[in-house]
Order: sequence, then structure tokens, then C-alpha cells
Amino acid sequence: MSSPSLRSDLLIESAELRLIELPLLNPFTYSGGTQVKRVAPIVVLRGGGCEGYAESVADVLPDYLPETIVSSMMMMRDVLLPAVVGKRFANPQQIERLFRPWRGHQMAKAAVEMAFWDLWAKVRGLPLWQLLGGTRSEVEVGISLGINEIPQTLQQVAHYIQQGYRRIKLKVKAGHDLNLLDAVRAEFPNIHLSVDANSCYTLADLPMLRSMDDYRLDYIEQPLAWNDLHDHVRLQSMLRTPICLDESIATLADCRKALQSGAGRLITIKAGRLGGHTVAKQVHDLCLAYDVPVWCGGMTETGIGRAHNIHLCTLEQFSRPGDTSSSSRYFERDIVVERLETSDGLMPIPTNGAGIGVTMDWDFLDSISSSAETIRP
Ligand code: OSB
Ligand code: MG
Repeated sequence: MSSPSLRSDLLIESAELRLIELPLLNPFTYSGGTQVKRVAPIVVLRGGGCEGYAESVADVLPDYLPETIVSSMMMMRDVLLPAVVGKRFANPQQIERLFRPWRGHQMAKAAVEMAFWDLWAKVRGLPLWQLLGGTRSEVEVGISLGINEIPQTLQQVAHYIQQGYRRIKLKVKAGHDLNLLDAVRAEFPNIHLSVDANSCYTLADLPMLRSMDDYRLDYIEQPLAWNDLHDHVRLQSMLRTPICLDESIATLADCRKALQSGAGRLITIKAGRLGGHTVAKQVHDLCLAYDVPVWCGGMTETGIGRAHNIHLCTLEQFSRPGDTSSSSRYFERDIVVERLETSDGLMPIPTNGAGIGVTMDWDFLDSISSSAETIRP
């Protein structure tokens, strides 16, 4: 039995699309470029007396995957939001199914689909982790350190280990790899350590990549091209260190092919890269079936994307520390009221109300919005 307000179909009455700019406290450099601010499309879906929030993880330049802020905003404004506003959905999977025939644009699709998960959970009065099927009550996290001078990196490693982070991930690039690992391993012989190349190497770098086997890394993240699983298969067969795939996994099919071929031994899950929580869960379940560990990546998200990530991390196969570090290491002020801060390497699950469990700081959001538009039926 359901009362009118609890009817199974939830009407999306309107949507709001914003573009915000939030300065980073420190530039974040990886092999593809340097981020000095987080430019983020923010989606708000309204219906059933509630609001659901999400952000697109796209960045200004297509230096991680092909999507950009511009393409992501256009896709949401012209295609995805008009397709859902004024329509009823019984569950978020219906949104994923509606978007499935349209190719690519996973970051844009994710923002809309994830905002619906939040809205759907709020209308039901349940925390997102519960609807996602989470079972973990503690979310272990590590930290991703951008490229820097080696002495600065050593100080950062000491600082964040002291704060309790469970794994240090070092961004590397050609010429800033083995020297960095020598220095870090000399001072920190026993910490959980990984590197993230963001696709900067090729098989021509095989001798250097083989040398990485000497540093007892938990894994090497995305050493080769974002669209080249084949070369990752070859590389993994020649390395002892596990390869962890990030950019290579944009769809469930990518994950299946990676696991079937042995292109990597771990997968980093980012719902924002996979088109949303529905596919992220499918990737999670496939990795569970293959007994392949997963962990939750990050894209320097604001508190909205961070909250989504933390809820997702409660699923059982997230057995390695994720990248959702304290919001304060990136931002002086966040767009959500609650500060998402780690303690002893654990990130508390935000549960201030249903859904993603955080409150939008609307005044601050207004002050950093460069555009805001409403989409009505
Ligand atoms: O490859 O994981 C990545 C940030 C932007 C783009 C890609 C990546 C990253 C990070 C930062 O490593 C993770 C975070 O702290 O959000
Ligand atoms: Mg990565």
C-alpha cells in the first residue's frame, strides 16, 4: 500500500544547472596538467518536496578523459535534463537505462543520475548508502599527492601519514618517477604506497616500469593510454606489481574486458566517470565475482561529489583505501555546510539527513556560481 506521497514513481518537477568555480588551496599537478581551481557543473533535481544534488567530474581540458566542462554542460542542458524533467521514474536504474543508448558522456550522465539517487533517497527518508546496498560502517582512505618538488613531497608524506592516512598515492610523470620513489622509500620504507601515471607511459618505458617492481608498491595506477587495454595486458604480464585501472574503465564492458584479459589486478571505481552509481555498482559486483579488489577514486570533488563517493565506499568490495581525503586539504570553504574530514584515516559517512547526508551552503554556492539556469518541463 502506498499513500500518494509515497507512490513508487517520483516526478522530477524541475532541474537546476550551475557552473561553479572553487579555488584550490594548492595547485594540483598530474602528468596531464595542473588544476588551480575546481570548476564544477552542479545539478539539482527537485521533486516530491526534496532536492537531489550531484556534480559532474569533468574538468576544463580533456586531459583525463575526452569529456570537458563545456561538453558536459551542453549534454546536460540540451539532452539529458530535458529528457528527465517532467518525467516520472520508479528508481535510478530507469534513468541509467534511458541514457544508455546515447554514447559516451558518462560524466554528464553521472551528474544527472547521481542527483536522482540523492533525491530518491531523500524522498524515502533513507541514507544513500543503504539504498546502494552498503555494508561497511567504516570508510578507509588514503591521499593522492600531486606532483611537486621531492623535498615538499617528503614533507607532505610525513604530514599525511601522521594524520593517519592509510595509503599514499604519488602522481608520477616521465622523469619524475624512480627518483621520487627512491626518496620516499628511503624515508618511509613500510608505508602503503602507490603511484598514478595518468596514462603518461608507453611500452617503450618498459625498463623503467619494471624497475618499479623494486619499491613494493600496492599498485601502479593507469600507466598506459586511457584507451589501450591491450598494452596493459602485455605490461601486466611483465610486472610483479599489480596494475590498477582508472581511465581505462569508462563502462561496465571495459571492466569485463579488463578482467577477462588480465589488463589489471585492481580497479578504481569512480561513479562520476562511469555514468553514475548504477554502473559503478555493476562494476563493483563484477569485480566481486572476479575477486578483484576495488577502491573509490576521486576527482578533486566538492563536498557534493565527496559525499556521494563516501556512501559508495560502503559496498563490500571496496577493500582498499580510497582517495576521498579531507575536503580541507583542497578547499578553504566547501559548498556544503558539513566539513568532510578524516580522522585516523577513516572518513565518517555523512548522515545529516537522508540521501548523501550533507546540506548545501546556498549563499556560498551563489557567490561562486558563474551561471545558473532552471530547466522546467
Ligand atoms: O587519476 O585519480 C586520478 C584528480 C583529478 C583527476 C584524476 C585523478 C585525480 C586524483 C585526485 O588523483 C584524487 C582526489 O583527491 O580527489
Ligand atoms: Mg587515477
